Amino acid sequence: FSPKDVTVVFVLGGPGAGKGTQCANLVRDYGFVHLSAGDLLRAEQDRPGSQFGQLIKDCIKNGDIVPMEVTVQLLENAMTEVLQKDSSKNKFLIDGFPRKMDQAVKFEESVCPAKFVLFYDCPEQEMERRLLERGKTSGRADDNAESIRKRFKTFEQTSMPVVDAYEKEGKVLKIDATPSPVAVYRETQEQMKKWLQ
Ligand code: UP5
Ligand code: MG
Repeated sequence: FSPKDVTVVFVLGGPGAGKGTQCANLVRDYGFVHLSAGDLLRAEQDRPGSQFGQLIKDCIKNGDIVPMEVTVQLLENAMTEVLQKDSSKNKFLIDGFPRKMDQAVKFEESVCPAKFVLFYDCPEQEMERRLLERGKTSGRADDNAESIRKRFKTFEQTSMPVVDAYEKEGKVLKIDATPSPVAVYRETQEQMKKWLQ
């Protein structure tokens, strides 16, 4: 597919900031297609015959970032598959990606530049509370205190510079993700108005 035929919005924020929760609202009301990089990696990890299964498993458990070639390819495949089924589904929310500068550069060069970036900003203490709560039932290998600490460190050191770089380009909508999901969504819609006309 050609970059001019699609719209891409990146959805960023720390672990547990509420990216997935807000994407579900945006899919319902704006007709976006939601692609979570983490979900695609977890599916690839479990796919029989995948050559990346163990690598992905280790990275996720340690809060490390999977080499970009793997993730960019999974995203591009997923976009192609959606478009082949229905070419009118051409607005994508890419959730939890890019989380490292090299991924951002590679994706924008080889797939498509982002129109804007939603950045969900939340204090670590609140994100930790949410993740530990979710960890009681999620079955996610990284929803435990030790993995959470590592995920926070990676986010601070490696992923925040991506947000800062888009901020300099004037592409970031920064949303306080601390209030209730409903309030966070209201703020999201308010801020998106100027970009979606
Ligand atoms: N919740 C949500 N909003 C709330 C609110 N406003 N108030 C109170 N509670 C709220 O929400 C998390 C929990 O909080 C839920 O229980 C929710 O009900 C509640 P969710 O919407 O799931 O938050 P989200 O930001 O999506 O959290 P997630 O845990 O998915 O974030 P991560 O960024 O850590 O996870 P992701 O799946 O994106 O990545 C996992 C790992 O994959 C990474 O650590 C990395 O190892 C790997 N990865 C890569 O290597 N490369 C990539 O490009 C992407 C991922
Ligand atoms: Mg998520």
